[in-house]
Amino acid sequence: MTAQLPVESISKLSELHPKPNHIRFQYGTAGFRTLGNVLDSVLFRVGILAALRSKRLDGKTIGVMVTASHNPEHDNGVKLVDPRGEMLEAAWEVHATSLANAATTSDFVEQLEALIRSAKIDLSKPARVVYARDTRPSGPALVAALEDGFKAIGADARNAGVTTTPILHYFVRSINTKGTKNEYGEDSEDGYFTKLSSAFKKLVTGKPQLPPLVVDCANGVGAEGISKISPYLGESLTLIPHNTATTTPGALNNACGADYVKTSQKLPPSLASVLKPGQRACSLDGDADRLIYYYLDDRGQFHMLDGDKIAALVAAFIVELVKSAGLEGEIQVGVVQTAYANGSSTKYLAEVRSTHLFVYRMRDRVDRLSSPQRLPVRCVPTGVKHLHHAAEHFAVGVYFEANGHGTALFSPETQEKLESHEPTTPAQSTALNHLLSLTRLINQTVGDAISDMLLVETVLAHKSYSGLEWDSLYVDLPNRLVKVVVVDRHAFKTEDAERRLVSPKGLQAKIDDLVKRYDGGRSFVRPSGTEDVVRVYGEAVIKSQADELAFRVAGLVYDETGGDPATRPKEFI
Ligand code: G16
Repeated sequence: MTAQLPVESISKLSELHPKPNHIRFQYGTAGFRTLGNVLDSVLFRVGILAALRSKRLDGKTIGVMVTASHNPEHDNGVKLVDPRGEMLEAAWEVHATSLANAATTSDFVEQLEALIRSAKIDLSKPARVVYARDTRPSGPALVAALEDGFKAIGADARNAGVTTTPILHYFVRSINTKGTKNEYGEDSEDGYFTKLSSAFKKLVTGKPQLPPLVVDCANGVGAEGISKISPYLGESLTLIPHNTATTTPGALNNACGADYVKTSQKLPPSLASVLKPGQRACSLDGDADRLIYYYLDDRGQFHMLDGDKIAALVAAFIVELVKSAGLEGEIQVGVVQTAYANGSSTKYLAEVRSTHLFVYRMRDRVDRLSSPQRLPVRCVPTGVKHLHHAAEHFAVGVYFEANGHGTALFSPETQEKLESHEPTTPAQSTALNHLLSLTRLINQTVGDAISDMLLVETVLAHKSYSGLEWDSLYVDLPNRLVKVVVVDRHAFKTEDAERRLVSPKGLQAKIDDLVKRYDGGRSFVRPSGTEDVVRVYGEAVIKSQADELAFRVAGLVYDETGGDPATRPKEFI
């Protein structure tokens, strides 16, 4: 007898999780994300969808993460993780959105049955799920709704507790590769911390010890990650955690964390009396998947080292190791960015050989870091899923969003090549071992602030770079990010990797006219997939001009679409 959908148990439990009227949910850039107190029905339904996804993939374990990452504390969200630890396949995002919006229990069941038919899901297959949440106060209730979903369909669900988003991604791949030749790691936090810290220690052996690193944990789950990894790192790296108040109401991501630093281009006020000139510091975001570095110069001035600077540092380091290992020409390193990438970073990466043009202090050192191999650089729409897939096309694909979200991927062929390559000199052997250690240090499932932090520290240790020297790789073009609250952000549609608007009609031409008036001007507008806003980016040669351009474009957006005058961007020009 073919297995049937347990309609009765689904219907009964679904009645406990009714969809609120007048809310339209959308699976966006990183899953569903909105106010935590309206998400109950979504979590229940996602529980069932995760189980169906697992059945569709022959019982592979699917991940579910309950988080709203960089968003304010009152928001929450949920996203699904596919078996190799990557983001959910795009076609299923559409299923997720329609299931979340089914008005009643019977509509929901009808849609489930339609999905089972159209996706040819064999219900007799097992359903395996692993799930976790961050530290948000709304988390426990939402997890309870999710668990009702698992119960309703009879999924075998493992609770990974409170942990970072990247650790959940790591668990998913580790569970699914257990006992295979591609075994990714042990599916426990201990396995994760051991894997990362052992690789890090190998990479920095013999290098001068770096001074302690100040870590802003955004008052989120990263605080737990940082405190847990510290004993594993021992003397190899001293971390000084700040903003670790995970239970203080309202503290999460508030005037701290990677998004605050990147958007406001400022030091978190809580670090003002902590950070000494020249000292390195970094900020994680609320679920520890983003990382931004910074330092104060001798005059106490703040300098940010964002995702673009991380990409430049890491990509050049990998290119150099590939060359030193005798694998130049055999392993192509590529970089993937989004429209938010600073114009200078794209130029730096695309012309790696001429980096000295952008360097004013460390000319010799940077020239040595350069390679004759030109780095291919691609631009894709915002969202890790887009960057990740594009990076998979390279032998080593380095991807970072300017907001600090990113990683590096070593293709299976590259991994094999590294494992089988026979070095002919001791120097080649050392470089090869470093590359192999990097494949273990880097969380290749998704951007991971803790893993990325150790990666950055590795390169800094190898190069004996301070923040200042790293910063000198290229000079950022001044830029400004502005959020505009509009009546309907879905009216904004883009093309050309989000660099141009196709709707509302006529708006792009007005933006083009404005941009022309600014030296080195660049601007684009796109709807956010995680917040109910439209984002505006402006870049120009002079800071005041970048600010003016961004706010003028924000003004165009606002005037075009109308909205509540109270939400008019403050610094309107
Ligand atoms: C998520 C995505 C990122 C994206 C960010 C902002 O990050 O994973 O890829 O850059 O949202 O997206 P948007 O501009 O569409 O709001 P996180 O750290 O919030 O999960």
